[in-house]
Amino acid sequence: MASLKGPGEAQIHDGSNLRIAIVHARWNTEIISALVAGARRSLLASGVKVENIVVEDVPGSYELPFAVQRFLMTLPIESSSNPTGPISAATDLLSSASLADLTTPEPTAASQQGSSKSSEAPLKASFSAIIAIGVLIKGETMHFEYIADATSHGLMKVQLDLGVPVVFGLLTVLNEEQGRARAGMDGKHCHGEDWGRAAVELGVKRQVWA
Ligand code: DLZ
Repeated sequence: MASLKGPGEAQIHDGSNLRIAIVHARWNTEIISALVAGARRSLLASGVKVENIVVEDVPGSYELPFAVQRFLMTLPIESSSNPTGPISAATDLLSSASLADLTTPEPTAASQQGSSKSSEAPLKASFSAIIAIGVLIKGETMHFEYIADATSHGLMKVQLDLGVPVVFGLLTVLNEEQGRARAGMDGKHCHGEDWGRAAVELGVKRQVWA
């Protein structure tokens, strides 16, 4: 019998005018790699251009909220064309940025087609959506609970504060086997693919809701 669990039938959205960032932790690298690959696959399948997918890494999941926040706040548009550019290369514009600057929507289809507004594109044109990926595996101490709690709340805060969708790609699993299964490493479904689709759907709907 088919499972009731899951995101329902996949909606098709055109991601061809979106810019998406993936920020991932390095802890549990093998599982992370499979999840990032899944997210990239579904972004590309949804039409997101390869040059509009920016990937960055941080040591562990606990660093994700800060990295996502800085990524959204400080990365100049020029740097985003370098998919491997380090966060540290981003000019720190935070001190001079107003909230209005930070929440300026990414270029719309109209502006990309050369409307008069395109010449006024903001310096820090942000991302349509960002996917935060981490894998927390429960150990013997309370580390797991603290990191899971802090990271979840941090990611929610960033997306609401900045008005940019942050897709929750944080696996909180009880053992390595559960992580491998959810990353599709046993040949089953890779949750990273769902996250890529969620980023495209939210990126598109965000333009409509603006
Ligand atoms: C310290 C730690 C532990 C015990 N476990 C994980 C984990 O399973 N997954 C993960 O992404 N990160 C883990 N970390 C590292 C923390 O997230 C963080 O990088 C460090 O505490 C440094 O701030």
